[in-house]
Amino acid sequence: MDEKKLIFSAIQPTGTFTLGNYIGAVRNWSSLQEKFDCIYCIADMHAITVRQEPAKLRQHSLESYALLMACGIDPQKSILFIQSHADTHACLNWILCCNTQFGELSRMTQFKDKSQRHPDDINAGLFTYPSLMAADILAYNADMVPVGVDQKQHLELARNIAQRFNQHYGEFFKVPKPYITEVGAKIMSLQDPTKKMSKSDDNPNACILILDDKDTIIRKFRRAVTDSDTLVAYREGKDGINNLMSIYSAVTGKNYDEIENEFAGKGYGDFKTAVGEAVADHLEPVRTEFAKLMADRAYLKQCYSDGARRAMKISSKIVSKAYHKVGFVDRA
Ligand code: ATP
Ligand code: LTN
Repeated sequence: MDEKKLIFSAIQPTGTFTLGNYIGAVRNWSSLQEKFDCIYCIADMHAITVRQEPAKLRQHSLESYALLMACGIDPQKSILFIQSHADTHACLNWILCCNTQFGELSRMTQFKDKSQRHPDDINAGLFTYPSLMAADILAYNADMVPVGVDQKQHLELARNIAQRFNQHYGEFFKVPKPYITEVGAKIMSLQDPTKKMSKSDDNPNACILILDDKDTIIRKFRRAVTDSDTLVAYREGKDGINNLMSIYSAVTGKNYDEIENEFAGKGYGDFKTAVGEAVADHLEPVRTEFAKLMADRAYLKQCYSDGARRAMKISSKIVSKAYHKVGFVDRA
């Protein structure tokens, strides 16, 4: 029988997950558990590439862990852990940094965006962020990496790093493939539909947080920026409506033609309320489960400790071999 393919992905604990994180990444992670072996992590080491308040980061990491469970990731079925609990990632990162070129890192659009947003803190970690991301993936020899389309460039770099290592030191790392679903690969901001919806947006109306209550969700959708037309249809130039249609499609399973028919002759107001209601109802069970999990810290701790132990068991073997490959003396 064929061995199951291995999936790896991660999310930064930089705040409460948005609807973009959920539709573009997290909800797919949960369905992948049925067919694949899955390893998921809370990328707290990536989060500190942008200044974080320590107490808040700790809280967000625990909340993010519980949120992934509330979104359907089963810590028994999959390996679910916190990145900083597996030292192997930082160790492999160093080797991979030494196999990544300055020019490659300089071309990363996320680096350019984030350094523009934080001109007072363009630190080396922000620059080498993709090497650590490559280390996350290669430390497990993952086959596939489910992410939103904004991470495609980082993943291509991870593939180049793996290939370069293999050329230099002999075939060793699996070259990981991106796994990007078409629907919802990029959910846009509700206030500026040409920009991606992002946790770290300063405008609270720009993003739906998956823990927002029903009234807040509906209010944010009703304020969403659209256009001066009245037609609910997926067309070039109608960025705001296209975004709302892709969100509605993602949570209801309806295709664009069905949505156009449903709202033919109705105004944007009705459509926005319907999107808000559908999203709120879809997220309701996540909110309930999250509250339950956060009330049982001992259970959470048991889950993330076990996750770290299992992650270390796999990655320490692979990282030890990488140490040997580059010529480090084996430990006694
Ligand atoms: P930050 O604002 O702190 O950079 P973020 O909201 O961009 O955070 P990440 O932790 O960087 O979120 O991403 C987690 C996962 O969610 C990634 O797989 C990413 O591709 C996906 N993702 C993030 N934003 C969106 C979006 N707007 N649409 C679809 N997928 C998204
Ligand atoms: N950079 C990713 C988060 C991330 C990741 C990873 C994703 C860190 N390490 C490894 C896939 C695989 C992001 O979503 N911003």
